[in-house]
Amino acid sequence: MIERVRLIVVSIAILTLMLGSPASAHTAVVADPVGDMATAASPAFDIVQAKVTERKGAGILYFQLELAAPVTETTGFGAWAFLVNAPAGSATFYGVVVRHCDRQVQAVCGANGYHWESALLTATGTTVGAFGFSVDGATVKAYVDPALLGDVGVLRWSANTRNAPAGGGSRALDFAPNSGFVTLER
Ligand SMILES: [Ca+2]
Repeated sequence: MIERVRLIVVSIAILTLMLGSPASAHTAVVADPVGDMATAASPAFDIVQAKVTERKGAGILYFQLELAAPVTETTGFGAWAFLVNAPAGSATFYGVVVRHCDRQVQAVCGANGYHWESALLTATGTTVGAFGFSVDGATVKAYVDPALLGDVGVLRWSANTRNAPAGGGSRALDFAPNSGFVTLER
């Protein structure tokens, strides 16, 4: 009985720590089927899960995609992107993009020759290298200062992938969610 009481006390203490932590996270996540791309392409473009998390203590929004296969640097053009509507329901949209590009195929790309870069797309243009990112196996992450997205209280997002630049009639390969947006309350 005493052991059980101890266990309960410890559990309450842990729960209190979790709830009271200044680094509490607000997360919005969506799962997506494997094999549902609009056209045949590398499974590295097939979204399995998309997630946006805010770590309040760190002051960073984490945009994360889990894919059906590892992303390799040997592929040609690739963009793993989030379309962000901030504030939610407004006319303001941003593109949070991690991409493998070459100026030969995408004019606003940061350099000649294939390389990885981040790009923030706004109504007024593209800023290359506006935020940090990582590409690790089948996981693509972007680390974005909320101020870059207007520092709003409620935003909406959807994720998509491409193996050809937007424009020129190419469509995204996969979306998560498949329609509409996911809402993140900060
Ligand atoms: Ca998918």
